[in-house]
Amino acid sequence: MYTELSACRICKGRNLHKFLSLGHMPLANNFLHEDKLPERELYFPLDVFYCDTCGMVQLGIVVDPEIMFSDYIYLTGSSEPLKAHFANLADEAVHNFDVQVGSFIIDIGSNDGTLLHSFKELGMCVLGIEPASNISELAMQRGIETMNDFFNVNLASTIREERGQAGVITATNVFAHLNDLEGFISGINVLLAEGGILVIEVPYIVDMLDKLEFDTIYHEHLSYFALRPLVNFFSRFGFVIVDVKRVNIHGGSIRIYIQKGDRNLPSSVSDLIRLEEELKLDSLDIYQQFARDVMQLKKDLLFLLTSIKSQGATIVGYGAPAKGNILLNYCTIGPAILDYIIDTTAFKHGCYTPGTRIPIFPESRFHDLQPDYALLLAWNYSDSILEREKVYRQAGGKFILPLPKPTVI
Ligand code: DWN
Repeated sequence: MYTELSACRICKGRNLHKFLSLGHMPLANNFLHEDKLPERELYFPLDVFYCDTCGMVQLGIVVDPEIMFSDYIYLTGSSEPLKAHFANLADEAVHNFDVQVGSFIIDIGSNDGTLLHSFKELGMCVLGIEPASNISELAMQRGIETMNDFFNVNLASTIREERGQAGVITATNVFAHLNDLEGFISGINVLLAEGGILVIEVPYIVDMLDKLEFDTIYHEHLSYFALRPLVNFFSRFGFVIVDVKRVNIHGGSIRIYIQKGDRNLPSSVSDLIRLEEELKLDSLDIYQQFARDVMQLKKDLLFLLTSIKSQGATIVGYGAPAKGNILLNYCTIGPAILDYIIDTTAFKHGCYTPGTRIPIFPESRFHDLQPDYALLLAWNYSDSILEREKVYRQAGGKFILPLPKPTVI
């Protein structure tokens, strides 16, 4: 069900140093259905490595993508801030690269079609590629044409023969999930029209390190990107990064615009590469410090939660993100601490969290029962959630922000 990484995914170097072990973990999105709670769950080692040759940070194993992505529970459209984020991406790509109305746009890992819906609103012809059959069906019901498959060079050739090449190809929170990066870029080479633009978005390792976002480390995320290794990777395949910007989504990501050909790197790229050099991302030290800080965070969070619990207060989880399951399992936070978790995704209602087996309910339970504290597992949406729950907070309800330092707000 998984393979061990033998060489760096980007440079094929073999000097890989393990700097963090989160132990054996269940799959972060493997929520358990109440009517078929398994006796035992699949656990896989979750260890993170640094490549001495090119500086890439990556997991030590690759879990079979069929296991992780063929039947998926995560819906992009369940988070309002994410819908707004993707509307901004579509608008920015169309205007910055003068994409003509009627252009052919393909989204790889298109989920429920949230991003393609924004492109469609801008007058584009859209096509999604989504491996989860349950979710691609949902996208089709919403009027977004979607191919239920994993992206690869063969599928790219079929689309090109049947539909022609695309002016824009997007891949948001996909590129870091891929083991075969060369296969991906070969498919892009076939499918992207001359002068076309590839847009990828990936969590940015500078944010992960800066805000101690260790819970974003899980088996779906094979790579943890700095910009420098990506510049080298794309140039090796005849592509060039023509712009990059930091975006405040999923704890901090980079949105990268890539085209075929070669030219001087823009200042937006050189500025980030300089930042990465200043932070010494090309040495093991910063990652070893990150690992020490993560272990301290676990102690601090558990101390805070058990102290609150010992006062007889009630605590629940707010949001049931995949990352929340890493935080809960690594910090050994289970039903003895959290009475339940609420989430806006209907698929997740009636489910239990993997490993910790905490029940998930609709938001109404939270508003009806008004618990004393809410552990903000969906911390990446803290601004919008704290605003939305101001009545709860004004009535004395308190949120616990788990990282970068456990804080009651
Ligand atoms: O790469 C991935 C990221 C982008 O999305 C995938 N591997 C899986 C997934 O990770 P995640 O589950 O950590 O993503 P989110 O978007 O942080 O999940 C937020 C969860 O919180 C969703 O289940 C929706 C829920 N939510 C909520 O209950 N109330 C979200 C908001 C904004 C809210 O107000």
